[in-house]
Amino acid sequence: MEISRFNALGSTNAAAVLRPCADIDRWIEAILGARPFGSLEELLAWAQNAADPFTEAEIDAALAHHPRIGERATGSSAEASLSRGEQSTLNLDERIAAEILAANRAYEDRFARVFLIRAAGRSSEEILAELRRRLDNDPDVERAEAGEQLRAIALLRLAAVFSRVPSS
Ligand code: 2AL
Repeated sequence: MEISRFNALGSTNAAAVLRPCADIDRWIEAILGARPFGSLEELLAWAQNAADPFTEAEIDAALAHHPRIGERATGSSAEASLSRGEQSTLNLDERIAAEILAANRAYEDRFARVFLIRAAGRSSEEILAELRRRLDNDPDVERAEAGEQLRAIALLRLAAVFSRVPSS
């Protein structure tokens, strides 16, 4: 989509473009309220600032749309298809799938939410190592890490909507 087209959309349609990136009303409204954007860079910078930080409640709400690592999202929603794409390159052979499953369970027991990580660009071994490392985090540190990952996923998705990969 062109940025000029996004600028011109009515707020309902513009929100529908943003929601699959992160289903967080405050973030969506902050971006909509800042239109028109002169460039995609400006939009991404605004989106990054509005996501820094996400609150705990926002993280929990948005996580409801993210399947576990190793679980294929079902359905034809934009979120599901984005998630399938992000996890599509993971090598999930039997051994690593079982290790990720066990570590996901340990994470959920400890933090009472789904482990979230930007999957795009990472190998399954790297994700497993991150999962094990983050299991030892204090809850406050882990909340901040989960928020950072949610922001990274949202920005990657946003850049993909406008067919661009963010520079960082
Ligand atoms: C996901 C997902 O679906 N896409 C991604 O980058 N991370 N899920 C997760 N639990 O981290």
